[in-house]
Amino acid sequence: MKIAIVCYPTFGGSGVVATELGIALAGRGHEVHFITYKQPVRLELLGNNIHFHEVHVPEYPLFHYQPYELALSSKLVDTVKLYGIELLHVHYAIPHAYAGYMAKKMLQEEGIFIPMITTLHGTDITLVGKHPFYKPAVNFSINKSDVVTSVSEALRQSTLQIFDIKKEIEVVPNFIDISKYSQEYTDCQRSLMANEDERIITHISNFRKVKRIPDVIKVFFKIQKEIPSKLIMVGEGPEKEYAEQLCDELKIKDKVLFLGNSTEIDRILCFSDLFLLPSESESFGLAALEAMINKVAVVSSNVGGIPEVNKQGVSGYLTEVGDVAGMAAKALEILKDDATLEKFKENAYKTATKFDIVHILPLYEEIYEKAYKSRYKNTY
Ligand code: GMT
Repeated sequence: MKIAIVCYPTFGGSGVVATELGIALAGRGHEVHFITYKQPVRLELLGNNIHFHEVHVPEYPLFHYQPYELALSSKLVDTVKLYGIELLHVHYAIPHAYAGYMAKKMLQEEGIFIPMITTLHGTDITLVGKHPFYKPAVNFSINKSDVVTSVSEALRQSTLQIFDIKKEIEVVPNFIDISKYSQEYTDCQRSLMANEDERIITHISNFRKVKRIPDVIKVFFKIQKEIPSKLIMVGEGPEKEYAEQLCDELKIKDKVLFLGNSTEIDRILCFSDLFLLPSESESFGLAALEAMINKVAVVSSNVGGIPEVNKQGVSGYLTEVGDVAGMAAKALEILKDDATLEKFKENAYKTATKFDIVHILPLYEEIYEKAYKSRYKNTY
């Protein structure tokens, strides 16, 4: 099939999922066209089956806000016509579903019928999408999608609670490609990061408020008082400066490494023992899943879709949001001795295998087939 994928090209989870999905689809013989404002960070190879089309938004001084949705929908129309694209898959509702619907309607005027799949990722619903300034448009574009999927059951429930949804929402969980993890980084070069006797604790995110970055630092503060350890903070975002300041105040600066955004997540996870994810809200927690497939145990909050990924007492532990003392206690329980840590690491890996792409890709392919077959039906 010829598939256009619209996503954010940045380090965020939705862009990562969209990119990995596109790469996997191309591997299965589909022709995949990424349409976004920059080449997605995890998209290294372009070729016969993988294309990238950049959306340019020309600056015009009259506009206080440059109209990205307009440029995106025009680009979609042109690309669909030029390459004979058969299906549109938009990741993150805002503004992609809205722009996608406009493209669909414009194409319809020319007798081209293209189904649109919208995948909801989390903050497009739980944070940004529900804001009264966006809500009507988000509600409208979800209802106008041919198929709506969400990355967890929890997100499906939140969407139904927040919006007036007239469509089925199918849950298609996020995934990882296990085949990529079998040989990579057998030598983790752990010694570059920590001493032999130290545990390595890691956090990866976009450092937004919703991630509760200060909790990560406070939990680590408690851990390092009990056992020798280092904290690796990966990512960039608004809370980073405060996090660095907090480390300074707590006098743990020498034990915390801020690495910034990285395209070497697996290399970092390879030498990590424990992953901390104390988020306020999390529709899935892709970062936790990536940790687990790298045999890293997880201590997380017990919100949203995280319990669908991190299993209590198996791959790690889950506590209430903001329970810093509880999280530290659970982390210490995992890290206390090598045998216990090893057991959690192995179980984290086993739990993650359930999300192997080989189980998830066919679900998307089935949805595509169905949507394509009924493309003349949804002409609203
Ligand atoms: O974590 C973020 O804030 C980024 C955001 C995104 O849209 O890129 O992540 C959301 O989508 C990910 C992929 O589906 C999920 O794993 C994250 O849980 C979700 N984030 C939130 O719900 C806060």
